[in-house]
Amino acid sequence: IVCVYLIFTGFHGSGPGLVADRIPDCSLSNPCYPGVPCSNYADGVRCGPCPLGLTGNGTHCVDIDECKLVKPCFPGSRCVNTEPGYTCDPCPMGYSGDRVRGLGLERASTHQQVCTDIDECDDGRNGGCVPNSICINTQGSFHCGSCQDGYSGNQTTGCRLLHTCPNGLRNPCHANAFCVVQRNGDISCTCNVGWAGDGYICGPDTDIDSVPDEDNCRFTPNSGQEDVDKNGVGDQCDEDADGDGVTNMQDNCWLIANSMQVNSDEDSFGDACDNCPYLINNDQKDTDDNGAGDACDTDMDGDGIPNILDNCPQIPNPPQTDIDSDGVGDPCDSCPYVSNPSQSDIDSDLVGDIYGHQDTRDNCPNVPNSSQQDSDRDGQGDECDEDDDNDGVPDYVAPGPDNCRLVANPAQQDHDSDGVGDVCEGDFDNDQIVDHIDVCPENAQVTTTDFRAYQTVVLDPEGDAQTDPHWVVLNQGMEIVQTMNSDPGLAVGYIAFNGVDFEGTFHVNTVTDDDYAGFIFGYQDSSSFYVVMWKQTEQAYWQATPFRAVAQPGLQLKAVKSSSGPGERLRNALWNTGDTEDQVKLLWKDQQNKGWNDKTSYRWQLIHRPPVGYIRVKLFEGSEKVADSGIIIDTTMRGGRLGVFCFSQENIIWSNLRYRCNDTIPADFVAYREKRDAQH
Ligand SMILES: *[C@@H]1O[C@H](CO)[C@@H](O)[C@H](O)[C@H]1NC(C)=O
Ligand SMILES: *[C@@H]1O[C@H](CO)[C@@H](O)[C@H](O)[C@H]1NC(C)=O
Ligand SMILES: CC(=O)N[C@H]1CO[C@H](CO)[C@@H](O)[C@@H]1O
Repeated sequence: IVCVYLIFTGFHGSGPGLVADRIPDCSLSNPCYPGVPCSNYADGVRCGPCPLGLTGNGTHCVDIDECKLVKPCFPGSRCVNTEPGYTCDPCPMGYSGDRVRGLGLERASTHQQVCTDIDECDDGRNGGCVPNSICINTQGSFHCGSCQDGYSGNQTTGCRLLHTCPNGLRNPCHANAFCVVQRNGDISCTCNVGWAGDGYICGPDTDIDSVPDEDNCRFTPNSGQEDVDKNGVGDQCDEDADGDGVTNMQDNCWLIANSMQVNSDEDSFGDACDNCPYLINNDQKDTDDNGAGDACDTDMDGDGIPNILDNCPQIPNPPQTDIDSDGVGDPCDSCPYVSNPSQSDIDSDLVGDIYGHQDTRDNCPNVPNSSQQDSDRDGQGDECDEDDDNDGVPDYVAPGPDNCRLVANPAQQDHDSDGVGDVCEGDFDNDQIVDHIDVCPENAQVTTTDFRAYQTVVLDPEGDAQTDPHWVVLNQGMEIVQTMNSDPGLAVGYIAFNGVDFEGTFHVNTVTDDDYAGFIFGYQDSSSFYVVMWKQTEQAYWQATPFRAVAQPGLQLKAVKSSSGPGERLRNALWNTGDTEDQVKLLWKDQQNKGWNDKTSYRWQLIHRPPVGYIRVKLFEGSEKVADSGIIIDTTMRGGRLGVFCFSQENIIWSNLRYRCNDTIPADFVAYREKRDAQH
């Protein structure tokens, strides 16, 4: 540098000795660090700031160690300080993300290296674990667990289908079926998804409606096989279901032959099928099922008391009792002990608003017990009652345990000495439905899957956009059809569950439209429930107020806990695929982001165990599993009612619906919990 300096001064200078007297000049003597701008001023030169990644006064700059000061790299990924700058090593094994490099502290602190866990199990080959075994994903890694239920072996020997049932007995089931061990140890068989039959013989079931392929609508679910014109083609897939020459779309009585289409009152129903032929009543409601619609029936519930005098016009109650004298009879009073003539129930939880908080009627205030089961009706729920059947023998402790917990048998007779009392042998809850066909063997109030009694909940009551849903329930309550292009709405059954397995077949029976359909569980009220919803294609909601909502295809599981309740906010939050504060939390979305296909049957299987917050949803197309939420833990709702959900989609069929009470904690949760506890 000295040498260069001399050359320069020699060139410009007019003689030795003058250099020191000169005012410094960048072009003559640049004192700045390489790359730093140099500026001339009257009193000398000034240097600009040090280059990015270096620190100092401009004439002297030294490297900043970003690695030490800011730690820009993902934990476990090495940070290499360079002069200048830094580089992060690639994300550690088991994580994906970019290799990051940069200069300076600001960049290092605002552009941290992001590495996301790779779900090794979700690679389409079970993470390399042997087929039919459990693959468990963890942060940065995964491991292979035991064989799935119904398979035996280990990761070395492989997992083979058991020829014995889980309880060790010989497996008598069809190759396409699995065994279910009953509470008394007996075995029953159930066909796999996509197959139908009694479990000992199973045939292919293309539309998954529980009727094998000799089905009168092979490709459209119709679990009840309804066929009014008996032409061998089921109503659900027969263009002229009643065979009167008028196609269903045009027919004002599509299930009763009326080729003349006479319609005196000019409502939507021809005289042949109109329960009030001379009075417009498009809801066709007929409470007492006497053939005369409520609109033209002077005693709609058929209890002998005319509507105008009846304090419960829609529930038969000849005694007309009304404890709180509010003019509303006890059987139909949402608050029978407190006067509330208006009967308002804004949150659709079947408890009158005047009761305020639910707990006033909760029969176990300190135990989560959505089902509110109270077998002996003593006002104390089974969940917290030490003697569920009030027979003096405690349920679990001495002098019990009670050999029939739900049926009073003070003498505890047990002739075959098998530990199960005679009065409940084979029918634990004594509801006259034997345990192995009883969907809730430990609850006398619930015996079969039945949605014939349901409550319609409209989630956007003010919505001007669309009409309310129109539900039709078929096959003894095991099938629901929704026919209108509607606002969001629910059909909710009345039974509340604790642990439940809920499955059904979902089918959109039209090629028009591409919107949402699904099912709900854990329903507490119209602001609190879980929904599994599925859309065909991506779409922004057409009403951008109160906020813009964008729906993505791909199965979604949401926890709805709405501070506003039904209305525009909840409507848009439901539409949106994501979290909306105070409304909806997206618990899971299928990463494949694939929408449903028209006229295709899908089977969902839900497992919900409220005490531990376990939720798992699986989806099948035919016999193939196409989506699986894995283990989701959420305790926003501790159980509740079940139902189906639609939003702007018409012609949805929910077929072959089945629910079962089940409080057994699944095996994969046990493995998951061990792993989780080990990590903490
Ligand atoms: C797997 O099962 C075989 C046969 O039962 C047994 O010999 C082997 O030890 C097992 N391996 C492991 C890792 O448990
Ligand atoms: C109840 O749930 C457990 C765990 O998910 C399952 O293994 C079992 O088969 C279910 N029981 C019935 C009767 O479906
Ligand atoms: C403690 C608890 O979770 N109790 C619940 C019992 O069940 C009723 C009815 O669903 C709930 O309202 C209570 O919160």
